Amino acid sequence: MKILLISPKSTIGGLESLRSGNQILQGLLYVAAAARDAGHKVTVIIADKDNIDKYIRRYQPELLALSCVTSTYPIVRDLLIQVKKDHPQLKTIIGGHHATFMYKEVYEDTGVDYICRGEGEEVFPQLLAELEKGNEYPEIMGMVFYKDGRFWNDEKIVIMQDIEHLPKITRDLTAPEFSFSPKIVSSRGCPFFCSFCSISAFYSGAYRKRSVETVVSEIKEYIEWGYQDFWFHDDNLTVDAAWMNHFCDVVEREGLNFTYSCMSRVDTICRNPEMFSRMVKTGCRLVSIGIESGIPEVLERMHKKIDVQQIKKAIRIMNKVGVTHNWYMILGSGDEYDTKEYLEQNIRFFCSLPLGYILISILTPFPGTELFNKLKAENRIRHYNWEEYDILHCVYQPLGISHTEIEKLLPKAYVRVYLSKGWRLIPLLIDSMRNSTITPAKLAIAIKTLFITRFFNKDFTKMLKKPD
Ligand code: B12
Ligand code: SF4
Repeated sequence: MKILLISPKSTIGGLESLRSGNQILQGLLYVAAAARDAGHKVTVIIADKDNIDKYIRRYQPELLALSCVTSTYPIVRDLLIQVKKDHPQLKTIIGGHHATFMYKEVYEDTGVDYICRGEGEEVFPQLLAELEKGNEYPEIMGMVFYKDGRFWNDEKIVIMQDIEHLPKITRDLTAPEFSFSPKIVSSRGCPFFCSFCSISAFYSGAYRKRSVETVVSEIKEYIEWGYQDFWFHDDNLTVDAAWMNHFCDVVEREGLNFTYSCMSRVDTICRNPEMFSRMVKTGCRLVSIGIESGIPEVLERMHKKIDVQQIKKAIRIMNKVGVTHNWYMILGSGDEYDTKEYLEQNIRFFCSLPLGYILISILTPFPGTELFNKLKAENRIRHYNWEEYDILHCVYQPLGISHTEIEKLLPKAYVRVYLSKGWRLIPLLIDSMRNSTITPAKLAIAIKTLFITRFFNKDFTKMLKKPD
């Protein structure tokens, strides 16, 4: 079959809009590669309703396949509605976290033919095979469709048992005008259950790893193609210290020369400081870590399973091993700790720490999460304008402060935590310019945005949207 796969062209993406250009969602590339391996003709593009016709004319697909996160769902929704009207013969399918959890609403909004609930690499080719045989309503768990007044195949989210042999993502999957940079996935899922994160709900706590040998051979192949810098998309690359140490062994033994960034956790860093030194020696240049809050009760409620002492220790280790580190902070807790005093206490905590980069977001109840279910049950979700689920808006009703006050606090918190660094801002900026984490142009945008929103009371979120 001829399949056109679409990653939404978004102006939304929070601080990501400081990066240039759009990115094709990695999950979509995996399902594209799986379909290609099953013998289908696939092309991946970035599009929205305004330019989709151009691509439909160019590629003449029989099936449109889409992916999105919650904040970009409105883009694919509008695209689907238009395609259903203008090209009623075209079959359509959508997947990703948002579609998985909100499949009923997605169908009602768009009339999409199929919704993939879960991982698509196995079930998508199965659906394609059935469609080629003329069977439009196959029994494939996770490949949801609506027929005779009810949904079929929707009982559970499908997760693969084994991710050792994921399909290979190659340059030729994407249309020539879009940029390509390989990302590495060594594991999927996460054994933790943070209340605000949709990973645990999506993967039901399942955590699967690929062998070091397979991951290294994939990296070697990408190096041969001319790539040197890789981003591990694992939710937490370092969960399994034995795996990570073995990875470092193999990279050292084979003398491989590349750089990589990854995500980790405070507790893992505290338990394995030497492992992080080894990771730096094998090319790790950026580690991102969620702290979220310095208020013990909030960490507890979030099931973050870390404490303030560990946070301080992990920061010391990161500063010592000499890697660039990026920490996440959340404004808001969703419960009685949403007061001016506690929010102030959290900002002061972050100001007091010798952190590297800090990314601050407003607590957002993503569908499927414990937080979403709790706030929904308490009738405290303010609205379902999904484009505002971008971690820059407060979409829930806080208990002890107004949602607008939390939103106004975001740029102020940024200014305060960065200015609190004092002279340490200078080496941080030099480091970020050197490793291209931030370019002079992006820095100028960031300073201008923070300055204008802070002193001229402009809307921070609008300032961050990408120009068309
Ligand atoms: C890396 C990453 C990014 C990168 C994306 C880079 C890229 N090229 O993909 C960057 C930094 C750009 C990013 C930005 C954002 N991200 Co992000 N990101 C991730 C992360 C850590 C990994 C994504 C990934 O590659 N996953 C691996 C792939 C294989 O999994 P997948 O996407 O779910 O795809 C599988 C299935 O869902 C399904 N599937 C998906 N699409 C389709 C389509 C079809 C047709 C089919 C059949 C199946 C299918 O099959 C796929 C293969 O198994 C995830 C967490 C996670 N583990 O998913 C968060 C995550 C996706 N991000 C999230 C968020 C909130 C954001 C931002 C909104 C944050 C912000 N404001 O800055 C932006 C949105 C940007 C945008 N415009 O889309 C949330 C989304 C929650 C939600 N419900 O919306 C997640 C889940 C993190 C979390 N813990 O909550 N992100
Ligand atoms: S926030 Fe990180 S540690 Fe917590 S469940 Fe999500 S991926 Fe796992």
